[in-house]
Amino acid sequence: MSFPDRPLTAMIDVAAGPPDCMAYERAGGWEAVRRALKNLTPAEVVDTVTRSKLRGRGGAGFGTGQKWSFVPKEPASERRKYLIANADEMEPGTFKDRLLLEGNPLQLVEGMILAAYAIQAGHGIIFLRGEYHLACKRLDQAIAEARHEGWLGENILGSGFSFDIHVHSSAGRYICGEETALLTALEGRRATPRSKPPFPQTGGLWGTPSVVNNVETLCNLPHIITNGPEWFLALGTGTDGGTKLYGVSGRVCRPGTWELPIGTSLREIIEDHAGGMLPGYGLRALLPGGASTAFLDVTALDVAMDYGSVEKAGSRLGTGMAIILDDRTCPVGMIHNLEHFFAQESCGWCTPCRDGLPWVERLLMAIEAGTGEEEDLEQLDRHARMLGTPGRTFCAHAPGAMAPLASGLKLFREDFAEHITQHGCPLQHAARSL
Ligand code: L3W
Repeated sequence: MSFPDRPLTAMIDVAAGPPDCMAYERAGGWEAVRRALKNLTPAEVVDTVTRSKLRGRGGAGFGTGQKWSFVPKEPASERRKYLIANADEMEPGTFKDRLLLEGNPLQLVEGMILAAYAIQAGHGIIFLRGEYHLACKRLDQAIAEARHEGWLGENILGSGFSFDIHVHSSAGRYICGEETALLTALEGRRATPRSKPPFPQTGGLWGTPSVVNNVETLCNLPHIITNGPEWFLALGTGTDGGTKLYGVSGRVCRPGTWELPIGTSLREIIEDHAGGMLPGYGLRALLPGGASTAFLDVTALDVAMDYGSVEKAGSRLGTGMAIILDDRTCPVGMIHNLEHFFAQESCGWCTPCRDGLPWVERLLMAIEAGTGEEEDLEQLDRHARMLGTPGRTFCAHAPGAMAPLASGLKLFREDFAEHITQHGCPLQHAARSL
């Protein structure tokens, strides 16, 4: 394609709205589907994506080609299989998939056709966050147009491969972003995660092989197939390939989201793209990849935002959407706010998460209100350890919730202690005495 530097967003013009089928084709769209369906076998598509080292952009970073390789190999005509786009974007501070869904829904459609062809799935579902009304409208339009133009439906391009897409608007729980809870919700049941294995790739929707991929992951596929895995790898600055949608929210001059080479430093993202901190505010710490990642302090600003480097610095790349803690915001209040969200969004299936998260929230509420005691900090430490250890709860919800708490208890220990000794928030006391 003709826009190698920011392939995912080059066609996005927020003011003009998304391209229609013809404009999409003029800019290089559908070339990848043509190439794959005419010249490549499904195994060759899997191999190309594996060689590109594309990793899941939803938060976990699992290898996309590897994930697909677990799917049984029968052709779509012989076995029912599903390809599901996880568009249930609800991670606090994360609004990257929305840009792709509203800005260029045909790119997602093309990516889904490629993924479905690779795993030989005849049925596609976009599991969409319920509040994404504009995205829903634009996806419906794009799918109808693609169907009308013969890109979806029976025997696409005379290849013998048939595939169609349905949009499912979520009823609105954060846990539906967890792939097995998402599948359970699609089956019409209460959205509780399932134990893995079986992984969805072998036992997914109604027990059939299913792949759940994030929207951004899928949108990379047309560009990888058109330009090749080496081109994709060369876009990244380190060991990971491609670009990444990064974002910043908080008290910066220009909160937003930008497509940049994967491995761009936090400093460049915050200072150059987000325009630095607002006048009068200093940067104290940040959550690099959404609410369920651990805090990093200002010494981490030169960390490259790729999977390995952020992990080495003590956190996770997550969604790549950073949340800033400025020096005029109380870290205890911020953590309380996050834990309120996580407690509210626990599905209630397993006891440690269902009872542990509200307890954490109550302890934080007391500390913030000035009625906390020293032992509460030990209780919080214990919870952060217990709930933060994967395997002690049914899914990753509680460990994710504990990431900002555990790191915050270390980084902001003095703030917590002062809330207890001063019976409330020192920042609020200072503001009141002005
Ligand atoms: C086959 C194996 N498949 C793993 C597959 C698995 C899944 C993918 C990732 O949590 C995190 C969570 C949130 N055989 C496999 C295998 N797979 N081992 O790989 O799986 P996993 O278990 O590593 O992660 P997960 O349960 O999917 C995702 C965090 O992401 N997060 C949340 C983001 C939220 C959004 C949003 O709102 N849209 O993106 C951000 O960091 O906390 O820890 O497909 O099947 N042996």
